[in-house]
Amino acid sequence: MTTPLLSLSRRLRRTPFSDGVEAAGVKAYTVYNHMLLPTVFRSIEEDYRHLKDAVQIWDVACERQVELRGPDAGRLMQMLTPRDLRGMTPGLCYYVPIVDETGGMLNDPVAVKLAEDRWWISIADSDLLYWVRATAHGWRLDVLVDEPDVSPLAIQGPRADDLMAAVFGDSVRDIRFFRFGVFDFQGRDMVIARSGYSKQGGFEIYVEGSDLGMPLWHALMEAGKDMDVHAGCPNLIERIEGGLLSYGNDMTDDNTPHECGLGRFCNTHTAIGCIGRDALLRVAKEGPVQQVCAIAIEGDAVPPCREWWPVLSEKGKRVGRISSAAWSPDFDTNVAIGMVRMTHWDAGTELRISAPDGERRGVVQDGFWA
Ligand code: THG
Repeated sequence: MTTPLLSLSRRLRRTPFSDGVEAAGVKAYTVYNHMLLPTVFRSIEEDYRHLKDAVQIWDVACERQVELRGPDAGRLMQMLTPRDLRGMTPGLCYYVPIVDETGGMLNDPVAVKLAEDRWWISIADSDLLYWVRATAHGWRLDVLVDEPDVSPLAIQGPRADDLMAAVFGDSVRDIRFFRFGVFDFQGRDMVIARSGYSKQGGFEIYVEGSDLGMPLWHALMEAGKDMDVHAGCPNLIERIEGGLLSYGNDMTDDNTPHECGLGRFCNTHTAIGCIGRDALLRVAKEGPVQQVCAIAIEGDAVPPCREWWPVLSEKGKRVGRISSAAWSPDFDTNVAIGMVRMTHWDAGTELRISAPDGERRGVVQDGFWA
């Protein structure tokens, strides 16, 4: 059987870093926010080892920004999320669930507060721009909503600080987790945050202006020559170990933030103005009846999880689903993310997993691996 290819066209957008990604030998892409997102360079397992040992440069331009600009920007931002934003000062980043009027998850972005009247919402894979625009329009808010030419480039791995210091100076080391500073590159300002879609530590550079993409890529590659720097990408194994959720895979608009284990990012009582607040107050009172769980799946390496795999009780009743799974070399088991009903979510519960290559045993863990 031959492997089908994805046909390329203008609807499947390249990024300002695509030339660098291709020169580095990208082997596979996915599509995210209608844009290319690399998924494999050498192999998922080699990329995983290298991410944990060295430093990688990630083209995550597909984490598009929804920019809010104007006097009502802060009010609009609070309408979108049940996380209380009153204590958020400019210079901070917050991981924020975004919910609809039923409390369903529309996205799980990082909000970047640039100024009282200017925000970026660094989105996961859903067309959030339309929801935000419609909200601004429907409420007659004094705010501009658009997608600027801003492309995040992530530097991730244990040597990220050294690599960044070599290009931006030692003061980047002082950026604290989920905060940002503004740094010069070739005479232009760049927002640099300590954040990123891995548990290995690192930074995200919000590159404003596509023309700066390849110059920055080359500068980082050059500076990292003796640090074993390599192009990389969000790694399936590492993100499952760390419990980093993937919107559209691990949750959809059918799930509340509480079901997703994101209750700690909700302040439903004090997030006045949040569109889904009433719905969430109702469901939060009872508590969720299913929740995202870490699940170890026995046996040898699982195939890719392209559809939800049914999760069954010992008696064969459907009690959940697996949404992401991969073989973990470090934990010597298959690691997985699932959504499991309350009756079966306690750590140690044994489950039957209907994987496409046959049934396997699964065990609910007491937390993610990393
Ligand atoms: N960075 C930026 N934009 C993004 C992502 C990112 N947009 C898409 C996607 N990733 C959004 N989803 C996530 C999921 C998890 C985290 C960030 C964005 C994350 N979580 C940490 C955790 O769970 O350990 C920390 C959260 C916290 O403590 O505030 O980092 O990665 N720009």
